[in-house]
Amino acid sequence: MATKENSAPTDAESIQKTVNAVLDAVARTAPDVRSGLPGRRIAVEGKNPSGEEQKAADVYADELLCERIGSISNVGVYASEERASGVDVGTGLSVCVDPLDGSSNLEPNAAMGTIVAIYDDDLPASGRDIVAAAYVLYGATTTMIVARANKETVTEYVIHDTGDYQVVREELTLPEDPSVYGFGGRVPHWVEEFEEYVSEIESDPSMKLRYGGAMIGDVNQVLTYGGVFGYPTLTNASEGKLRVQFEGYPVGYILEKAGGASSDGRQSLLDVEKDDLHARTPVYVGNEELIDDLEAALADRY
Ligand code: P6P
Repeated sequence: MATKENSAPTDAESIQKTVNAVLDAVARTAPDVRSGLPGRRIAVEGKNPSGEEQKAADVYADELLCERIGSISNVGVYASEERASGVDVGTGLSVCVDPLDGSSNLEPNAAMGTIVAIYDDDLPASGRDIVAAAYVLYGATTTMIVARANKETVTEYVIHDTGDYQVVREELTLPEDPSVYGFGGRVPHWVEEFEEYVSEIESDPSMKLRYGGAMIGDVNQVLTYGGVFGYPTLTNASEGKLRVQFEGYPVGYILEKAGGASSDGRQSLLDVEKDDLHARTPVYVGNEELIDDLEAALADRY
């Protein structure tokens, strides 16, 4: 694991000041991201470091966020799903961003998100080095979910077109009785044990399928109604699709703070260790009991 070479601030006060500044920048940039989308619905720039189609909207959001987060003191590195390596912007905390998660939803005008993870270590950092994680959801309204290391609760904000934002839900926790589930990947590529696990869920009349093709939209359904989201290990991609640093760690952190659980199939996502900035991992997040059932179902595979 990386050593602390970027002299990240160690005192709690300077960490919190930097976290506040980064979260404020993300919230105030969200309306600018949103307003730049209509003119970039179709254009494709090329491929991202994971080899996926990179849209003009991805690059636009990334450039905005890099400029605004990179100018914050005590931020040492800005890294993004759209860039092969981190950008050195000074000394201090490392910030990982998925600037426009689910940008393939832009053309059909469906939900998308921005995901942010702030680490007090060099990259690739451990999930246990997270000092704050957040996601913005571009839905019918624009909202932001925030979880902080120095706060036991999860907060939801609504972000206005002006960039001003206010708390709408404090102490957000997963409902006791889950009711939604959604899983990525093609069903023929699901491993047998996972298929059996999903069949069990489908046999429960209280569970409804919710899958929109953008992680943040689907995760926010789980956070609101209770349930489980996953992008599983596949027979043709054992590590699934989602990235540890940019999606697995921050979303796992938020769901665990909200009283839920996360897993890569056998352990908390926060304990997954990868040496590559763009490494992938199977991702499962949601109500603890559903995640326990998932790990039991896959136990023979590990
Ligand atoms: P699929 C979006 O491209 C993303 O990275 C996540 O937001 C989402 O959960 C997943 O991929 C959707 O993948 O294979 O269903 O299109």
